[in-house]
Amino acid sequence: HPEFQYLDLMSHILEKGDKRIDRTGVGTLSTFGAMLRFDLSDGTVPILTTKKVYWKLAVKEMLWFLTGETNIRPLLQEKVRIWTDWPLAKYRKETGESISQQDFEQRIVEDQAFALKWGELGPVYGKQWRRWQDANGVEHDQIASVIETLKTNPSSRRMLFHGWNVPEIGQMALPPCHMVYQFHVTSAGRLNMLIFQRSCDLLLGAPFNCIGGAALQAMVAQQVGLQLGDLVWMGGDIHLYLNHLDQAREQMTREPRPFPTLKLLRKPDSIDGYRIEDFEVSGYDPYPPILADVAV
Ligand code: UFP
Repeated sequence: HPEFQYLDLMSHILEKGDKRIDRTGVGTLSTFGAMLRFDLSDGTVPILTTKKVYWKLAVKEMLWFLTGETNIRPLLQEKVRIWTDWPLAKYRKETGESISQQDFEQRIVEDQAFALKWGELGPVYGKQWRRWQDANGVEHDQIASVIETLKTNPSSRRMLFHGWNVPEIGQMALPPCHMVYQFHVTSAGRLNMLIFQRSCDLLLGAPFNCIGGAALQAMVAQQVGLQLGDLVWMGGDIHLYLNHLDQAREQMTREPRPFPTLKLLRKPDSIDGYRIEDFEVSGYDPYPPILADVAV
């Protein structure tokens, strides 16, 4: 079962991980360099079964990236709360107010001016993917370029988009973790995609990043008229936070069940036309959720 790739990586880190202090101060067990490969050609999607993963959140996040948005407001309007921690920490630090996450999120949704001031993440993923600005102020839509090349020159080895915009890193709430996406078309007309992730919270981040990636790959394949091939995930610093170790051990006791399947119910006119309702996941029968705190 392909999920064992993930569980084996987890077990490797638990056994051999290098214990280090990290930026968040929580501390991690870490390993450097690993690959996961998922064959999507049979319609399956790598949504982990050894714990319940809220896959719609990951797909909604991917749709949000594709809009080019960098404010958490549209995410919160869709009830996606995974990016709140960073603006919330900033708000608390700068105002000294001990506002609850829920109150903060409610204000972002209800008060547009407040959202503009406090909900911005800086030039994160969406900005770079859709509106990478060059030295002359010209904006580059990397997603549109990849799709165009896939249609016109699929044997190209230059089909990728990148989030690591060096001069803008300092203004981002979080520099991109999943930073490069490369595409590849086989002679049989299958679309492969590789994600390079420089830094990976294996318990909380990776499951999401694989789903978001698979959703992106499915949308792009549909848009350019190709069948799905492999999703390859590559990680740099892959870590378990020290307050996630019990959860990881619990997850490793669970035997994976078959991956669910993903179907796109509609073909929109462009990559910008997808909605969450277009994604149908069938046969997802996971173990119960495993709760853990995000290190901010
Ligand atoms: N992280 C992920 N996936 C993501 C994301 C963040 O695993 O999509 F946005 C984790 C990795 C790391 C932390 O634990 O968030 C980012 O911290 P740093 O920038 O110090 O690597």
